[in-house]
Amino acid sequence: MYTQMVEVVGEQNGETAQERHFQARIDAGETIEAKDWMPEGYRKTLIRQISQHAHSEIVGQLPEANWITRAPTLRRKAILLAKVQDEAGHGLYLYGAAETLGVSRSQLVDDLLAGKAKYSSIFNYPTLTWADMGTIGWLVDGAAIMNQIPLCRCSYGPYARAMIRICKEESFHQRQGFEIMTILSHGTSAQRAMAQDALNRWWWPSLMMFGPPDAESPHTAQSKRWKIKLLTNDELRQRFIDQTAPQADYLGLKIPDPALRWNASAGHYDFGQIDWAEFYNVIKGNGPCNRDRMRARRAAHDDGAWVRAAAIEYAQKRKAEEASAA
Ligand code: FAQ
Repeated sequence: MYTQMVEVVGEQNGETAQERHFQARIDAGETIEAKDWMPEGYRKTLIRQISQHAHSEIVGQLPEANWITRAPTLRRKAILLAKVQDEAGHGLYLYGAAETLGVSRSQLVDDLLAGKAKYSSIFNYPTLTWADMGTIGWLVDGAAIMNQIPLCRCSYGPYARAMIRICKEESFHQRQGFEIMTILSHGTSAQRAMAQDALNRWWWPSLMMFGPPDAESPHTAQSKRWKIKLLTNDELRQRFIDQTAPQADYLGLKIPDPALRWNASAGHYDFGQIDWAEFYNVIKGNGPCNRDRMRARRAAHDDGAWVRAAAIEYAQKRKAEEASAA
């Protein structure tokens, strides 16, 4: 339902009447659908964010896929395999949501492979031990859920709806990771040490997943106005720390931040300085695994060329058969 009628002509504060009407719909909590009029900046921001998100799901399969053949039991292998397959599915729903904005999936994939499009910084770190599978589920999926639950209420309908299913699956991913961490942290001293070492390596990169501090985030203010983002990077990061610190206590593991402590008057945990130089270095392509990840994606794309060619050929054959039967 359109909340209010606005005059169709005239510009105020640099905004056209059409833009003001669009903003009024957003302010009233209406959902924007693919065929609705939208400002070009809104469309571009969504394409950027949704496609980066899709690329993150696809590249995000690689660190965990590394452990499928080395999972310690058949049960663990089946769970990990299902999780990695889920990430592929998330990538596909998200590419689908981006396509509703008038961009093709092949263009988005080309941009990733050409190094023009970003994916989450977190997937540029190596997975060295089995405990990394637990830590990724616990921290990385935990951070992903923290960021994505609000996105289920974002202003763009196709993105919001894709996020509902994705969040349900991410929640299973987080649980399986926490279960691995519970077993390791209550296991032998070698297992506890492995769990602690994984937490030491993944803690700070997980905090970086939420993006730069609000004061340095070029997109947050406008994205919040458009309800593409409902909470800022710093707000989400703080919520994540507040939720995760007691979980680490429960596991008997120590978060590698000497400044981390409960601040009763603020009602939040205080925490230490994040190394933003490391974050910017990783998103510029210089993290420990950026080159490996891109090499793997390019090889997978080349290896899959025959599948895409066969699918196109088959679709054309079906179309021709349908046309001749009609
Ligand atoms: N990594 O102004 P902002 C997952 C870039 S899915 C790389 O704050 P924005 C599931 C940002 O793009 C994880 N780049 O930008 C899983 C921008 O660059 P640009 C992915 C980053 O968009 C789990 C620039 O910095 N989730 O984990 C990062 O308003 C386990 C300035 O930043 C999503 O994509 C970063 N961490 O806020 C899979 C969720 N942070 O484009 C497998 C949706 C920032 O101007 C295993 N996305 N940048 O060149 C979002 O919520 C937002 O896009 C943010 C960034 C919060 C990521």
